[in-house]
Amino acid sequence: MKKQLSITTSILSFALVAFFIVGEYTYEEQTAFANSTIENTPGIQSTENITLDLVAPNTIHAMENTPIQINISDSESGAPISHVDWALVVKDPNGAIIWKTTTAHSHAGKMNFNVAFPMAGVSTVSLTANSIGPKMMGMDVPSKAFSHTMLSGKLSGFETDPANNFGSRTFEFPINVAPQKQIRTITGADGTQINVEFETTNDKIVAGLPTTLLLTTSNAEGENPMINHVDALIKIRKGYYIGAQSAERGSEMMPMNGALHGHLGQVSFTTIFPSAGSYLISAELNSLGVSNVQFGMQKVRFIVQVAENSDSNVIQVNEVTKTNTVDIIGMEAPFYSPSNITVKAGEEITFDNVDANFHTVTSGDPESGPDGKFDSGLLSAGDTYTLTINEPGTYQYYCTIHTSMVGTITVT
Ligand SMILES: [Cu+2]
Repeated sequence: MKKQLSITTSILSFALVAFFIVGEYTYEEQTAFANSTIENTPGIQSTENITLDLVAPNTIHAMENTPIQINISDSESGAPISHVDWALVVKDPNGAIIWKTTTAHSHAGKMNFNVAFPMAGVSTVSLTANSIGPKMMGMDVPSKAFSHTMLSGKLSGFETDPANNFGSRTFEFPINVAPQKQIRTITGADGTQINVEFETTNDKIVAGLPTTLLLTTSNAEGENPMINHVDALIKIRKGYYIGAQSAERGSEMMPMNGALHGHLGQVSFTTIFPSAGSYLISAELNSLGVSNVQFGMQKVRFIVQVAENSDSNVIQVNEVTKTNTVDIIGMEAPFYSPSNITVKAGEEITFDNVDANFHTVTSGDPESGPDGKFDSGLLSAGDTYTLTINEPGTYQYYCTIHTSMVGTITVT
């Protein structure tokens, strides 16, 4: 029930975002004056019998809400695989984690999410898929809820499909992200269609550092896209704070008093954003009497996202060495870190659930189930479990929810 609800809300929010973008402006890709086009092609990866394909938009700009779709299928038949748990990690080009979730679930082989990549460059989407096997929390899972290869092609046909308990597999996909850029198409005087494009050449717009923004006005119709002799009044605002404002536009005939002017339709300005956040860039553009396209005076707005500073989202590596501690990292291998810990008899071991998901530390193995030697019970995010073993030997343990998560304790 919960899972269905979250899927419905994400579809709803996606629809709302799509409506917001499409509803207000025509939002389209323009290649006529694009100086760099970085394309994404669908990525397909297979290991053994499992195939993952990732579909991302052809062109992705930094800070845009971007839909990513992943399909999981049986490599041989191509049929989707039902009931898969997912852990997703998105990293920026510096390797900093920008988004992570370990509680996603797909019922019928499709795993969708939206993410805004904060900067240009090659980001990484890392996906771990976990199958649902016959046991969970020590109880029998109804056969309908196993991971199946959906040869029947029907949601109601799970029972007739072959079970596919493939375990845990991790796949990494590179995603090409271009700098922030937005295009608005507006209707000018006499029905002229004008494209106004905002772009920056910086990989990331960072507070406190000079950033050059370019506004390009072009003709959406006709042979020569450039519009010449355009005056612009540009304001940069954050709430009521006005960060910068150019001089007033000129008259119909002439630019006055140092207004921004583009002889060939392109106006550039360099500014320093004082702090991180969203800024509104509003531009009043007007064609002059000598311009090749007479579009009158038009207003257009763009939202620019400014990051705190170039390293602010790099997660600090914790240098503190934890002794006799196992971090429960979740569904991605090695699941428990270290996955094989050696302690002396009578020494305390601490299990630290550093993941956001529920897990257990249960002695035994996924096939034969718990052997009753120890069991943490459900550990939620941030919980710890301490264990002392007095008998030397090798102890296997696993997570009773995510049965591909396994680890070993060696007691000397
Ligand atoms: Cu678990």
